[in-house]
Amino acid sequence: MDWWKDALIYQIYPRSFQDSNGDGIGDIPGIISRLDHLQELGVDAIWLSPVYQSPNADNGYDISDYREINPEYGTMEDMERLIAEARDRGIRVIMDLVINHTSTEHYWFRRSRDKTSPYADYYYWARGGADGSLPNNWTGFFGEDCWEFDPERCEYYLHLFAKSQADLNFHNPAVLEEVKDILRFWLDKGVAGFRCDVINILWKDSLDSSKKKLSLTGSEHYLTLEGTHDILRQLRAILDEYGAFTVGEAVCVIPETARALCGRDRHELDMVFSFEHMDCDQYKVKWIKRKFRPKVFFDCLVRWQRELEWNTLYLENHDQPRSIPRFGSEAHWKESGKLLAALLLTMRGTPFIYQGQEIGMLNFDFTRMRQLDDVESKNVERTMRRLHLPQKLRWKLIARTSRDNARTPYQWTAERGAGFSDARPWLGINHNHETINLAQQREDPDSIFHWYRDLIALRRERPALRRGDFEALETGDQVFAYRRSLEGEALTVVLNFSGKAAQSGQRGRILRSNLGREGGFDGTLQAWEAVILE
Ligand code: ISL
Ligand code: CA
Repeated sequence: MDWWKDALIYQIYPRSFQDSNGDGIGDIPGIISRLDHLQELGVDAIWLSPVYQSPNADNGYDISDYREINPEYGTMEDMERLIAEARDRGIRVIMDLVINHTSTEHYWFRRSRDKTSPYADYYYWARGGADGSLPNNWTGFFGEDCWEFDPERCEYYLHLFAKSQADLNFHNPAVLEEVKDILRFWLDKGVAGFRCDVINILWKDSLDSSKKKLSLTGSEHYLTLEGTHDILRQLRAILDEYGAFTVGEAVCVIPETARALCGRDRHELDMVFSFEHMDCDQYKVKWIKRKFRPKVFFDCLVRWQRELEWNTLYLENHDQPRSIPRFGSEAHWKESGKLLAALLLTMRGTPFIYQGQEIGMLNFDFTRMRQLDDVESKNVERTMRRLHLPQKLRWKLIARTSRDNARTPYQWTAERGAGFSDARPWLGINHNHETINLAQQREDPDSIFHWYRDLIALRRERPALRRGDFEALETGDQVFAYRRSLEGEALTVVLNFSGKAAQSGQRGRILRSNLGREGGFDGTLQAWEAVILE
């Protein structure tokens, strides 16, 4: 029961995982060819970022057909084979469900341009002001206006993301029926569940203008409203027929709103991805970074551990820069990479590993805007230019925060092409693949990869690490210590988030140390040391 509580889930960004046919783009046969790697790591389920048909304005988060596979990634047969081959290895497949918006190339949208078509109300259409103003003053997630004029319909449509991602109108019951059919289509194919994209913004209560904010003006009209809860309960009924699982990406949630989305008694989602811990190193908007203060981060994690019955645990995904330069230290690459693994794999909740995290992949060494692909980075750069930010500063902000940092191809080997592809890859390969790659780490028992494997196995052996209670013991400026306990079994985790030695009040026998230490623990920690005590 609740298999996902004992699971380790691995996120695949298909475009960057493995190319199988030499076009420089990752694909489904490529994923199939790497299932053995995932099995060796100890993965129970994979979440695939979108593989549906899409013009790729936002790399698949702009879907033009929910029942077709993007030909760049393969065919429906390939997808069915992936589900079957994964199942043979005990690995479940979770699809990304993007239903807040579709691509403007979806036929629903194309037909919606005609006010007399059955699709006329599938999206949010509105007239602008007589003075040429937009229908309201909301601002979107990609740092721009969120209305686009359609010359055919002579109205504007709402897009909270890129302008080719039009928001679906759930006030029209037909839209929800479409979504239900899509769920059944994929569940019938044997997928185990869905990661639901920006799931807490589906319902817009009105299109009224609102008070101007630094970001997301208008968001009180769609963040986690009752209409969304109602939609989720209706979807749950279908998911339950299949025993399927859902994790929802929930933007701007606090523990209280998160509980309303995934509390047991709510019958909505099983878990949510929240963002507060990812916001710890930023000032109001993610582009403006501030110094990472470990204590703020620890306190945030502890609060969520306390307030939610069950959390998702993640430090990376396809929208975030890599975790080592952010929360660890590139100068202590291996130690801090292992320390972050220890954090991820010993808290209470379901851990998600993002591809490449298990070998300590780092941010890309971009030097020019031209090397980037991400629609968000490009839009935000344009907005910064409009605000007259100097080029140097724009570049500094973008290079550090761009989502492309985590989207570079997987580093399988030290060879040219990194074992990802023989062709020119769709996005640059990090030059450090000569030293950071799976082939090398598989040979090295002391590598980040083997440490991940070992901790994943430990988590499987120790019920306290999976289901045990969480108790915070120390949240200092450097040291984070907590205890996981279940029916008489207790393990203590002590982490030094700094390049300097530190002291902790914890004692015990060392079960695991990222520096290979054994024996008794007297409270002294080396730089970036992580220990698990018994
Ligand atoms: O990039 C972000 C995280 O800092 C957010 O602004 C992000 O856009 C938001 O979390 C929503 O993300 C999801 O929906 C987007 C898509 O671009 C992202 O890749 C996806 O994870 C629109 O579908
Ligand atoms: Ca390919």
